[in-house]
Amino acid sequence: MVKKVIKNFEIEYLQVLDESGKIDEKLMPKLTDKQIKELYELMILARTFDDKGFNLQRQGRMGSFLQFKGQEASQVGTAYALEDKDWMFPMYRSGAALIARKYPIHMIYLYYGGDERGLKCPNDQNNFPISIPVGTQISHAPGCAWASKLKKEKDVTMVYFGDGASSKADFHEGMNFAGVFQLPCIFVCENNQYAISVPRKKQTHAETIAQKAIAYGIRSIQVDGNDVFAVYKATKEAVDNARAGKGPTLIETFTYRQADHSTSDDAKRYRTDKEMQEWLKKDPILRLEKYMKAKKLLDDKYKKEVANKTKEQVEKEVEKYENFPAPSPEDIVKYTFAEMNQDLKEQFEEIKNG
Ligand SMILES: Cc1ncc(C[n+]2csc(CCOP(=O)(O)OP(=O)(O)O)c2C)c(N)n1
Repeated sequence: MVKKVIKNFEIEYLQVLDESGKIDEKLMPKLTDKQIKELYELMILARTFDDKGFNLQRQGRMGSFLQFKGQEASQVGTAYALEDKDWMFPMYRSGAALIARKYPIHMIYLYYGGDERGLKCPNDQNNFPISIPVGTQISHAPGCAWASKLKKEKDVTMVYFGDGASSKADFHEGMNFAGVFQLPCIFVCENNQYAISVPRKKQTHAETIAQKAIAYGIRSIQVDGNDVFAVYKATKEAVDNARAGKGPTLIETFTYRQADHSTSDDAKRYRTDKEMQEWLKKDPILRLEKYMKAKKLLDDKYKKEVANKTKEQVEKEVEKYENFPAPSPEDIVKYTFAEMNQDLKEQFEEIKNG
């Protein structure tokens, strides 16, 4: 039998900043000191938001909450590479990405507090609503990217999802569509190792998520998802390519969810303490602080200032969330259709007149 090799493949892996805070100078992306500080402050803001959200839920001040702790570099680094006018499709764990996109923090809390109005994106922002169904956003995003392409607009679309979502049909449909039409779409798979209690190994027999892109003729890369410089560099390249008409990219950010899946989960039942301790050493904020300290971009005074400033900011947002005007009972029927039908009109009148 003669073997004919159609294609061999390799998966690129990128790490710039290691656990000890050292960078590979040759790989370092172009970032000013001001931008590095901005990335740091966004990551601290995201973590403060995350810790507070968990506390609010435990105090009975919020229905449920999904933490992204440990994934700050993965989300801030990707979102930071976008321009304001670009489009973003978040999932339920994308709080840090939304914060980096300047989405009002109290609105995110509002949504987790059970009020759908938290999903009403400000008109001057191009963020789609958070997707609670796993993976559905992966096939919506290429549609948005296609619209940009048809309208000859230079916007890029970015969609977030987890390793578990890559097993869904939506992923394969979305990737295939983006590949065929060479769309300006960036797929960000945050491989945080678990889909609730299911580890990545039981999710897919492939060693990486990134390699799945090869089947669709799409560029891909696996990056150290706890390294904000690597995440940013890979994403900036993908964004530049997409904007230049060179098609989509799949970015797998290799990271770890430090918290439970949600406030209804207990990860101790399926993860070992040893594993957790190993990943805590790889924490994305810790290593950035080590780097910044060595570069004299961070000292105790600045660190404290940032911590106090973000704490104050988050407390103000909590106040806004808890004092958000209650919904009107009429809202129940007001938004079902663009125009109310006769039944709804009657119900509307009934509610209005008490
Ligand atoms: C369509 C659908 N099926 C099942 C669920 C229940 N569910 C919520 S999160 C989750 C796991 C998803 O894991 P992954 O995609 O890896 O993202 P992660 O939560 O780890 O960030 C499941 C099965 C859901 N929300 N939507």
